[in-house]
Amino acid sequence: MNQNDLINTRNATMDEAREEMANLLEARPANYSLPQPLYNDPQMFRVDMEEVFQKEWLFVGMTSEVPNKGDYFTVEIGQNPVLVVRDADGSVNAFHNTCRHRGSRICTEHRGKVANLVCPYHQWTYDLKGNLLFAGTEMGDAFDMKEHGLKKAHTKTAGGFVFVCLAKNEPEGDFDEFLETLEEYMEPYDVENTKLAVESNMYEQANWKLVIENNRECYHCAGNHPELLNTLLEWDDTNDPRASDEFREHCAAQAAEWDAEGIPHEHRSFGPGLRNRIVRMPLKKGTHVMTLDGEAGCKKLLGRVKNPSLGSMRILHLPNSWNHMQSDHFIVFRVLPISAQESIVTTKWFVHKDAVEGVDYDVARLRQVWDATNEQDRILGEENQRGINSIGYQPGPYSETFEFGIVNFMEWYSETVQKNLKG
Ligand code: 3BY
Ligand code: FES
Ligand code: FE
Repeated sequence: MNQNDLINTRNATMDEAREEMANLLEARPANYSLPQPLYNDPQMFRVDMEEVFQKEWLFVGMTSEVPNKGDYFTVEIGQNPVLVVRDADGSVNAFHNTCRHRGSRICTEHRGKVANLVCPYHQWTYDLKGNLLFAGTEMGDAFDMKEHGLKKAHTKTAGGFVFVCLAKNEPEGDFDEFLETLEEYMEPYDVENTKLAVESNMYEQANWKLVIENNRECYHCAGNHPELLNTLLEWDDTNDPRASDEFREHCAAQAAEWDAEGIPHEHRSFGPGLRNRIVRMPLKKGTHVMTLDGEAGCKKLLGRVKNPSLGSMRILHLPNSWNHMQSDHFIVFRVLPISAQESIVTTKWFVHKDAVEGVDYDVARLRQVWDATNEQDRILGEENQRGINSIGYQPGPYSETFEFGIVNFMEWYSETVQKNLKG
C-alpha cells in the first residue's frame, strides 16, 4: 500500500466508527445506560474526541489562576495540549501548545509565568497574542513570520470561568446566555480577587462518561459518601418531589435570607439535557460549608459575602465540569479524557486572595471532604468500568427519580454527537 491508500484505509475505519456511533445512539433507549462500545472502545473514543471534546465548549480553569500578564496554565484535552495565558491587555487567550516550527510543546510546565512564549526545542519565540517574534536567522528569505503564529483556540470567560473550544467554528447554541447568567450569579464572589489554595489531579481508569454519570446522581451517596453527607443535601434541586416538608421549609428560609442579601439562587438552565445549569442549594441545617464538621474552611469570606450560610451554588457545564460555590471557598471540578478507559479529574479549591494559609485556612481541612469523596467516586467509576467491560454487561435502566441527571446528560450527549456527526 502507498501512503494515500494507508490514509484512505484509516479514514474508512473512522467513517465506520462514526456510522456505528450514530446507529448506536439512534437505537438507544433513553432511560438505559449505553451499549458497551460507547464506554470502552478506542474507535468510539476517537469519535467522542472529534465530536465532543474537539467541538464543544470546555471548562479549563479560572481567570484568577492567571492574575497577571504572562501567567499561564496548561491543559491536555485528549491528545491536544493547550495553554491558557493572560495577555498584557488583561484578556485571557488560549493557544494550541504546539510550536509552528516542528510541533514541540512550548510550555512544558503545569503552570508558570513568562515574558514571551519560547519553544524549548529551537527557541522560536511568540508574544502573548501568539505572534511569532523570533525564529532565528536560518529560515531563509521566503520564510514569513506572520504565517507562523500560534494557533488560537476560541476562549470565553464569564464569572471567572475560562472556557475553550478547539473547533474551527464555535458551536451554535445558547452558550452566551449561560455566560450572562454565570456572570450575574458569580458577582457576589468577586472571583478576580480569589486565589487557588490547592488542587488535585486524580487519574481514574474509567471512561469520561462514567465519571460524569457518577456525578449526576446521588443514588450512590448514602452508601458511599459519609463525609460529604455530613453537609450535602442529596437532592439536586429545591423542588425535588421526594423532599420532605422540613426540607422545603429549610429551603424557603434560606431563600428568604438570600433574597434579602441580593444573593442569586434560583435554578436556571440552558440547552438540551440542561447542559448548563446553575442552582443554589442549601446545605444541611446547621452546617455552613462542605467541611467535615460543616464549619468554615476559611475565616475570610469571599467577595461581598456576609452570610456564612450561602449553601452551595452548583454549576454544571457538560461535558466536563461541575462546581460548588460557597461562602468562604469554592471548588471547581474538571474532567478530561485520556483514552477510552482513562480520565483525569482535576479539583481546585479557591479562597479569598488575602486569606493567609495557616492563619485563615488550613489546606488539609479545606480539601478533606472532597478528597475523600473523589477517591470514593474513583473506585466506583473504575468498578463500573470493569463490570461494563464484561461480556455479561447489558445496558441497565436509570431510576427516574434518582438518576434523572444522567438521563439529561445522555440526552445532551446523544443529541450533540448526532448533530455534530451530521456536520
Ligand atoms: O455534589 C455533587 O457534586 C454531586 C451531586 C450529587 C452527587 N455528587 C456528589
Ligand atoms: Fe519549536 Fe523547533 S519545534 S522551535
Ligand atoms: Fe459520588
